[in-house]
Amino acid sequence: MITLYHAPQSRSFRVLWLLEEIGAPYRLETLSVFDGTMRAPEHLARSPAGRVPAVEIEGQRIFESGAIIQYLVETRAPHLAPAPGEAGRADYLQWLHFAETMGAHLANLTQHHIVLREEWMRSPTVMRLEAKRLAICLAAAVAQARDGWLLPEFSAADIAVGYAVHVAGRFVRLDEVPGARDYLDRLAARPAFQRAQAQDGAAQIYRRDFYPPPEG
Ligand SMILES: N[C@@H](CCC(=O)N[C@@H](CS)C(=O)NCC(=O)O)C(=O)O
Repeated sequence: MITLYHAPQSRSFRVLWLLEEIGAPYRLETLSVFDGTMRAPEHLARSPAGRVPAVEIEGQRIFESGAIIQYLVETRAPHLAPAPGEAGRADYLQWLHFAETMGAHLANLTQHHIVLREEWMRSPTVMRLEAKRLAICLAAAVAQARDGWLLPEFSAADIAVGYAVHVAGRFVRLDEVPGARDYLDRLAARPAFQRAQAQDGAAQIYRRDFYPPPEG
């Protein structure tokens, strides 16, 4: 049995979505990013920095969304990635890990717009810069996926990057990035994405559709 430690709207959505694509049975344990449950000793034993996602797969514990995706694909879903030595493997690894380049900008923007509650704690310069840097990453990913997916076929890299594209729409106007809305629509049309959304849980982090950069 697979147990996924998850928080709504977080990077653990990647693993939730992958598990739905695979059709593997799993158990969802939902934690909160705000109530301290991720700092409880039992969660720190699974994820030493107190983060999600974390998984337990038949006794094997793993944290880091990219590592979990790679492990699940290797052990349960080889059809979702080119194998080592196959054409497209380098491109697959590159885009799989590029998801966390986008994730770093999303994390900074989430900190500034949502976690830092007082105006004086926030840096408008960082907020504007991070939104611009995220938009550049978004444009790069979407340009690569213009014919459908990041690789010639849908792969787990689309799940990793696709989650970032999905959340990027909170900080970057998708209509200003050619192809972004179409790629997101293709991702969201997948039945597994829709099943994962239905499991994601009540909004915890993002309560607005869009968080504009401060003027200036
Ligand atoms: N690179 C890690 C990042 C994990 C991460 O920071 N997750 C966030 C949610 S998106 C989290 O658990 N935040 C809680 C905290 O920072 O206390 C991954 O991809 O798994």
